[in-house]
Amino acid sequence: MADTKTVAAGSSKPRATVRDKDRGADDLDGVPVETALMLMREMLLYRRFEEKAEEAYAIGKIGGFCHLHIGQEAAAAGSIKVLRDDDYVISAYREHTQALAKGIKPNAVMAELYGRADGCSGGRGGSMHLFDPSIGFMGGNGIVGGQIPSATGFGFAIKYKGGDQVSLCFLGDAAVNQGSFHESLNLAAIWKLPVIYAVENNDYGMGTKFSRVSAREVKNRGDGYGIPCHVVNGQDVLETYAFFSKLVESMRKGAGPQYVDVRTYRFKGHSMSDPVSGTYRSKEEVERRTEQDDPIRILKDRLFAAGHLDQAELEKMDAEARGVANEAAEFADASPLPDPAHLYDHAYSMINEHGRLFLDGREEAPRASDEG
Ligand SMILES: Cc1ncc(C[n+]2csc(CCOP(=O)(O)OP(=O)(O)O)c2C)c(N)n1
Ligand SMILES: [Mg+2]
Repeated sequence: MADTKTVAAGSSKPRATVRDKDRGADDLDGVPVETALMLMREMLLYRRFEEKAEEAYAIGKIGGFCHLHIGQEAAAAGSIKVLRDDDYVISAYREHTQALAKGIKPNAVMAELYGRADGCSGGRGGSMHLFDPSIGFMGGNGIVGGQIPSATGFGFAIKYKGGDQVSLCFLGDAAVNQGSFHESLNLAAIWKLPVIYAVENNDYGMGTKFSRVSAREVKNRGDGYGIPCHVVNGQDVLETYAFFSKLVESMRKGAGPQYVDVRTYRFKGHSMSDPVSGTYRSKEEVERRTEQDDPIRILKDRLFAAGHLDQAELEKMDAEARGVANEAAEFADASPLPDPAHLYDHAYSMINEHGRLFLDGREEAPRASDEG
């Protein structure tokens, strides 16, 4: 359905997807009904939250870079909702919904987008740097591929300490040609680290189609390191959830690193400042994929067909999601700006030929030569 704003509206008669032909009407890929309904609530929240962020950006409440995940929600819900609090998740800059899925409160995420003191990173990170290590959400990274070595490090820490957690690393398709990807997969393979490299394969890196700039496809890029490679339909949240449930269970028992090509599609422009379509992808393509691959519509069809949800219940869920998104925006708007007195908190000091410079203006800086 092209207009995401009307996703929960319309006829209660389900439309068949290609895969519906192959499955019974009540088949939820083995996902319990309660879980399937929870996934619907989650994805509605992500969609309404990001539509609210889009609106806030348009009127200047949010500044800087802002990359929406609209269209890719099932990739976040279907994988992160499988995890425990003590598992790790790390991502690139398209991470609003992943932060929500891991458990950062909508108010704290929205306040961060607004650059306010109550944001999850104290208002100093913004859209690309959402963090909450207390629940294993390790960011938010603006450098393409920058998160991949960190994810590998979390995997090393888990193994070193003898835990059974997993480290889930999201990366874009354009990141599989970064050096950091290859170095990380090599180490993860040698040390059999519990890391999932989940590529959100939306076919594009900014305005460049993946096939134009890559000698090999996305799907088997772990092969060179002997890492098992999987492909999952990231628009179908039940399929994704069922897949990640099994994968994570096997990893808790020591299956080692895994590589997943999560097939997905971005419905919006690369960032808020980019057009939705253009010379790199046609309007017709975006409209077709938005209609055909909307993860909320696909789940809605499956739940309606199985008799587990009807139009009135869906609209109630949607209204709740809108309510949470609106409240988050009001909360963010009322939150103060960060106090300039704390500008240098958490900033590193640095050493140069003048000695150690403290970025908070302390004067007792010893000279580098005094430090022995
Ligand atoms: C090392 C580095 N090179 C280039 C950029 C500029 N850049 C920002 S996003 C992006 C595209 C990444 O695409 P992909 O990894 O597929 O993620 P998607 O945006 O599709 O989610 C590029 C090249 C960057 N941020 N970091
Ligand atoms: Mg991409």
